[in-house]
Order: sequence, then structure tokens, then C-alpha cells
Amino acid sequence: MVNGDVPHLDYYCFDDVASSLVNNTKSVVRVFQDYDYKNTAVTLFPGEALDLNGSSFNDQASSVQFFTAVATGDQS
Ligand SMILES: [Ca+2]
Repeated sequence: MVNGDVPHLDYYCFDDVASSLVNNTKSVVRVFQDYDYKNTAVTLFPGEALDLNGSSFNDQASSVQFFTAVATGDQS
């Protein structure tokens, strides 16, 4: 579980191994193919899950960035 921005996922032994992503935070999460928030990214909204098997992003994720969700009305 990651709770903040992570420029290098290998700190967590998690570099290039992710085959599925789940965003169980209340933030928008962007997951990048390379270190330091570079190259291709996928965006996950709060509660969103993504199966990467068979996609070009499988086993590629190397950094993660969190964004505060933009209020769009009732967030209760
Ligand atoms: Ca990578």
C-alpha cells in the first residue's frame, strides 16, 4: 500500500511487476511507466481498478503520483 508520491517503485520491490492496479484512496492516482513520473501514464480515479494483463502497461509501472480529487459536488 502506498500513501504518497513514489518516484521509484523499486523502493517497494514493486518496479515493473504490477499486473493490476487498484486505487483505494480518495485521490486521483497516476501510474507511470518510468521513474520520476515519466513516459506513459495511466490514471485511476478513486475506487477504480485496472487489469493490466495483456496491455502494453503490464509489468511496466515504476512510479506513482497522487492528486487531490477535485470536488464535483457532494463527496459524502
Ligand atoms: Ca518501468
